[in-house]
Amino acid sequence: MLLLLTKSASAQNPIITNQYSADPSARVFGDKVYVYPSHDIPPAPGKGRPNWFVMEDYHVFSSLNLSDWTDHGMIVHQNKVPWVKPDSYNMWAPDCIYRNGKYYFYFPATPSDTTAGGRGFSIGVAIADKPTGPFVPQETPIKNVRGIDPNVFIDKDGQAYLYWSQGNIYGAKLKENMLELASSPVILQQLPEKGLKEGPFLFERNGLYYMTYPHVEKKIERLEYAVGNSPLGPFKFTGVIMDESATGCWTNHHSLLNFKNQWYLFYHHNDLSPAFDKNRSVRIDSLFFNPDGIIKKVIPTLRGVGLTKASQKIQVDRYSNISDRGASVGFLDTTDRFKGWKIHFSAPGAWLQYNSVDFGAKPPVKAVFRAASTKGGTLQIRINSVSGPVLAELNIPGNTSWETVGSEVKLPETGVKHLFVTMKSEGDVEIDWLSFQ
Ligand code: FUB
Repeated sequence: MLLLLTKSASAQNPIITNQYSADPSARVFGDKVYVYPSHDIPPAPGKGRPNWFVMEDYHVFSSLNLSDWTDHGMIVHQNKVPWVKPDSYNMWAPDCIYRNGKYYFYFPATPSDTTAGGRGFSIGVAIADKPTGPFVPQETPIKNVRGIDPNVFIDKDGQAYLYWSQGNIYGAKLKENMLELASSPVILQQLPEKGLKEGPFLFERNGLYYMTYPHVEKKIERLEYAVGNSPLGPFKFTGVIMDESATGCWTNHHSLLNFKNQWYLFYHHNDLSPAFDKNRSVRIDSLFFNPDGIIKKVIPTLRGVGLTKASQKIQVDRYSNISDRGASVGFLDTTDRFKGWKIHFSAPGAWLQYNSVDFGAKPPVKAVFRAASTKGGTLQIRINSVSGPVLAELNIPGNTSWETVGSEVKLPETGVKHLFVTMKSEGDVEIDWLSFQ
């Protein structure tokens, strides 16, 4: 079954808004980006360990432009994998890679048979002819691997490597069949010794091997990297890719991807579940390198990446920037946070900035807000700065409960522009979305 995510929620962070999602492994296969995330579900009696990660299956998502995402549905379920302990709810962070006409999906889970390796996680593989499956799981997990967070890398010489974590980060060569180790596992050397390290993701750029990983340097995870001259190291700690979550989400887990000559960081945050950080959501932000190969720190944004078409419902609550006072974000419906967010303007001069709106070649004639207000208020849409030309002005009367309010567009705008929504008057206005016709 193909499930198209609502376009209105796309292109912004989080990118997946029809379910919780975490630990994104992003890959380019053909002309599309595929994301293989974990799938968090809310805790419930009888489902896994209370107040912990609850994960029973995996979905795969794809996009041609990083703006519009398709959910291709469930690809692997815990109770359909022969070696996985039924109803163990431990389908943690996966990865997927292409080799010789097949797609290999690697995932950790709790095995039914603990005689060989004792308690803990094993890592298994499911194989498909297409990136969206159907994936056929192997009968048994990979021998001599105990741990979580598998990551696979194929070097320029064709040698494949498997990485995983178990307190430390381990690596080993894979056989050509991608299902067995070809060397004994080694602990990757010269990574920080203190504090949990997990979620390895290795890539090569300009002859340097970047081992990237979440690490608890203080109390919660931040994304770090170390570089080396070979896939199994030794590596030298080099820097931080993303600081710890400002709001305390305990985990972060990521992958890096070059798509159409731009690098991106895929990571997660508990946007849709602020009070419970084991229900997370996948985000994307752009990532840049200095000329010497150093990764510039990525500052998380709500706006995310990609263009937003002016004719879409532009979710301005996923702003690029916002004024210090008189503008705030909240959930539309706190009993169903998957409905998304709204902006609340409450003071004259308050504003928000939303970057990269594509008006195309034909100027719009009408601007439309889905808005609500108790006291009433006047909003302006300006172009390219807070004091830039006024594209449209809308009066929202008092006692308006979520209505679509429209007004004529004053300028013949085409191409890609940054929008500023400003509160011109006293009063109060809430906005769900904005769109142009
Ligand atoms: O998603 C479950 C676990 O949380 C992952 O395997 C870790 O990397 C952390 O994100």
